[in-house]
Amino acid sequence: MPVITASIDPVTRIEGHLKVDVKVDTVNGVQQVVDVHAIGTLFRGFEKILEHRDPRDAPIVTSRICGVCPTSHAMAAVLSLDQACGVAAPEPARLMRNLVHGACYLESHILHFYLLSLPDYIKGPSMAPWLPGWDPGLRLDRAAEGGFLGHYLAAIEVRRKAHEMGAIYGGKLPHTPAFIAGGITAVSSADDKSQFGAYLDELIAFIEGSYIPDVERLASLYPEYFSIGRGYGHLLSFGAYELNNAGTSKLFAPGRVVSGTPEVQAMNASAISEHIVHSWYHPSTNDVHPAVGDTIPQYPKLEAYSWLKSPRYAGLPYECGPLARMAVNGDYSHGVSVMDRHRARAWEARKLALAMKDWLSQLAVDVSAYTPAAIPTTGAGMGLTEAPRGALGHWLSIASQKIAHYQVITPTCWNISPRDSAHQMGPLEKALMGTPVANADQPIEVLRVIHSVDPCLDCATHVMRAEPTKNRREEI
Ligand code: NFE
Repeated sequence: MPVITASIDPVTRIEGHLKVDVKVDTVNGVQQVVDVHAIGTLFRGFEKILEHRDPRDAPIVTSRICGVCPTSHAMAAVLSLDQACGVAAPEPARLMRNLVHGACYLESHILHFYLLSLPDYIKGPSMAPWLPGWDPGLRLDRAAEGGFLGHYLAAIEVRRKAHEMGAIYGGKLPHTPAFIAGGITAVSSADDKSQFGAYLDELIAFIEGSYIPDVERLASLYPEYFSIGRGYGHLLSFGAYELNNAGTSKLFAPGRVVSGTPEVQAMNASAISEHIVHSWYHPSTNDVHPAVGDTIPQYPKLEAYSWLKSPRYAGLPYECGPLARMAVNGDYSHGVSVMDRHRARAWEARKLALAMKDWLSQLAVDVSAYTPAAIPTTGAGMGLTEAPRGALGHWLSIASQKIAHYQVITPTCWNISPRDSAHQMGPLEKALMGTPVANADQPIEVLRVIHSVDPCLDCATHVMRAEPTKNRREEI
């Protein structure tokens, strides 16, 4: 049988613009994916927008990278600013930052399962957004399907409540304006705490009563997806949610799982570099650390096929996200697959929500949550955190009290990256290899693998200005 080429363009039910080209052939009697290219088709990003601005703009501007993980970008930006300014946020700020960031995670995980992934498995009503759609090959009876659909609708309401909860200390969501160098603008009242706690209890009830049982039910209906979509099996976490003011203890610890080795290994950010041999960027920026990397587009370019760069850790492609965090922390050891990703994400939601209850109870009321922070004439900072989709890093340097250089590496760059200088596939590309495809006209199995890593291309692509200018502020 001839090789079939299928192009999923655009991949829907994700953030941003992604195209996935697959080749399908019959190997050992099974029709399956034999080649993959994951293509970030949108050219945007924020690094160049930030140059020459006041460093205090960084959390505000970078949170506009995305509407799904804006708080994570604000968090990475203020962590890099704290470091550059040489300040430590006081305890109430640490707790409120964690609570707002946690609200963002809970909203994002619930969104991902119900609104972005579930339609790959259940047939909704004959109306938008369910149509047009591929046939999921129904395995549920009507009652079970009705249960999922009821929770799909409930999830829309629950997401709104997660945003309202985060806005109590974030001021508004998405795109909180409250995260500042040295702390957070909020001062918690006793009323704020009780309101936040009421929302959190509702979310915990939904996670424990609907989200986790629904994931387990889906997993029992589609058990073969525990052996589909594995990929390399290398897992990376930068760590997030400081448990002390020194930042030495985190709810999600940093670390790495290297496939085939039992011990969790240390994560050292100096081992990170970005490759651009297969990306539309200038060769001078290949295989460099983000603290000195740059965003110089070059299009067209031989061998390039994506606007995403390829971050690598010591030259290896790593998957990041909830499964990586849970594995690094010893909270999940079942495996690496489509269903393991869904399950780890749901379990992580519960772990985080319960930790948020603790942080809320520790939060002092009516006290300032800010340490005065002065922008240095020159300086540098690195903000490493975890966004809902995985490891997020911001690298900042300051000259003449302005941003001289800024680089962002997002989780989706790790997960959806194209091939690197050594022509190693990105983690999603690798995970798609060997995926069985029943009907190459409607490769829904491919879509299930893609959605399991929860791509966000808005976060992952980069932008330029046509003409470099000395002072961006004077331009606008
Ligand atoms: Ni646009 Fe994001 C998350 C970040 S993914 S959603 O989570 O950072 O690259």
